Amino acid sequence: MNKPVEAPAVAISGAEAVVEMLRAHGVEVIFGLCGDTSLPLYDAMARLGSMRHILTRDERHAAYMADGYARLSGKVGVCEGPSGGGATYILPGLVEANESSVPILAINTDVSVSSRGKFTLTELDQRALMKPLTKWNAVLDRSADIPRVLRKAFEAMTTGRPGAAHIALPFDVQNGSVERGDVWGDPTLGSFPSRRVAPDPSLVELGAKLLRRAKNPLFICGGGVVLSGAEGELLALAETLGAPVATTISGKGSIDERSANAVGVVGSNGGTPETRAVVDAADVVIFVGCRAGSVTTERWRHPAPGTARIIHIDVDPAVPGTNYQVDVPLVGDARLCLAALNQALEGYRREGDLKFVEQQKRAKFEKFDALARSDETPIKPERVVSTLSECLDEDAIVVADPGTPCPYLSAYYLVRGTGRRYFSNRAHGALGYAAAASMGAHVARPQVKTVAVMGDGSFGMCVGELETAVRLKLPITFIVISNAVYGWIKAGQKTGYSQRYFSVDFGVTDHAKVADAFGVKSRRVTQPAELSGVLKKALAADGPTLVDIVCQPLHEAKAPVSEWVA
Ligand SMILES: Cc1ncc(C[n+]2csc(CCOP(=O)(O)OP(=O)(O)O)c2C)c(N)n1
Repeated sequence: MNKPVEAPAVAISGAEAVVEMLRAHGVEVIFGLCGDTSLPLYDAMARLGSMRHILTRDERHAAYMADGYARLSGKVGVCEGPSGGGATYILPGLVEANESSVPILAINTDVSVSSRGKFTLTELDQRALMKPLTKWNAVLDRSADIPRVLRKAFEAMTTGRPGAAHIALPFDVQNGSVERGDVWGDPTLGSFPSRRVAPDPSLVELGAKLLRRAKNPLFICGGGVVLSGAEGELLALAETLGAPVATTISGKGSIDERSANAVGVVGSNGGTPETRAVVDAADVVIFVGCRAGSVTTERWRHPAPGTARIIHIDVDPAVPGTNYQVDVPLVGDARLCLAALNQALEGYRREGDLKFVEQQKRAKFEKFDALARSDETPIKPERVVSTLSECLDEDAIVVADPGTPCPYLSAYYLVRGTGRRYFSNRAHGALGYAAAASMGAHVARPQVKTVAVMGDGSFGMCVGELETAVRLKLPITFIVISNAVYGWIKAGQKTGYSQRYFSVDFGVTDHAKVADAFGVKSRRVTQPAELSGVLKKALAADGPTLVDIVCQPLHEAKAPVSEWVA
């Protein structure tokens, strides 16, 4: 009788609420592949018309595309797929992004809540499957939870150490209703890093004190500098200290690699004896946004424990002190930590001596240049890297797969300018990442040239996505380093197992012909002299192109490969 009069709630479907929640967080594009359990979601996307959907040919590549998109856009990358195989196929991309601190959200639709536990086709425990591989994951049981769960996912992905999230979205949850008033989000959580945290001021003072006393300070930067957009603060501090700046592979783009302070990549995948010598000369090492993992530190030997004082900057409190005894742990956003150190060192300036760095770089590139000029066949990887460097503009994006591409490009392809211009999948190094990641990168930054460089092992794992590139007319150049072998592993059998080569060679494929069949303009190159002309033409084309380069296999190369695979 005395009941208050309530306005009738306006409801939308769960699937519509998902799309609107993504929009509320600034999502404009989703990469994915359809399935039975996804029909309501697809219908919502079709009816709302607010989301660009990029249809991929396999969920793994949808996740890699979301990863490349996130790295270049600074926004959360979103991918989707159906239940069962769609979930197990999306998983490799999700784990790579998570371990690389790249925020991607994967949504797998799922069998209805009401069908659980009845041997329903494609049912699997998505919660348990994704839990160890993501920063945060959830299975939706009720439509009403959609807004809250999506808000939580964005918060988890973009605060602190960025990471991947997964949501399982059952069929009946998509069809249930959600109150429109609950559908809201904070768009700042759609970009990363979204809630920057500053370091403890007393530890900043301690770090500044240590840096004032340092004789040979050295920065080793991981992916955290570019993720945080801390390049300006890094350069200011490096110049104040007159200090060299080395990077990991993911750290490329932290500093313009032409600058006097830049050392280049260090570690066992792209580092050389010359860059190692710079690490060994340091008396204070400042790790920035870098986990000091096995590759960067050559299994924790460079820097050798105890030889240098350590300042470790990372947004993840678990990182400083894990691999090295740390003198000053600075936990916080890289940009804020470096800015705080700059402030603490205001008025201080040290004349650093970068002559040693210059000598080491010259020695490294003298060896490289001699090989890069070689007219021998098969074409040397050095020739490919130097020709590509000459042909590309400064703002180009280069994505490298494992095998020959990653170490050679990491070592010798100089990133001109700062920010994300070069990347590889360094968390797991799974073959077949670059092609799809380059497509995502292109979607994020369509105004610049994007190039994916892969081995022929990788080609075999990503070839299906050439159709996507053709369908979307993506002007990406795919470069295949063709040598008919899993070369990196064969080189390992050479250096570590007395050349007992076993089950690493495969047959010769004409990748240009394969790509041509997909509709990609393609050329196969066997002669060094042809390379520049073919690459220039491919890079200038307005659709996808592929250059298949018959290359010297890694086990036939000498240094520095023998060190990388040792
Ligand atoms: C999915 C996956 N399986 C296996 C490996 C192990 N692995 C690392 S490098 C490599 C060989 C790469 O061969 P290819 O792509 O032909 O490049 P190459 O070394 O010959 O230049 C293999 C098999 C991997 N990284 N990823």
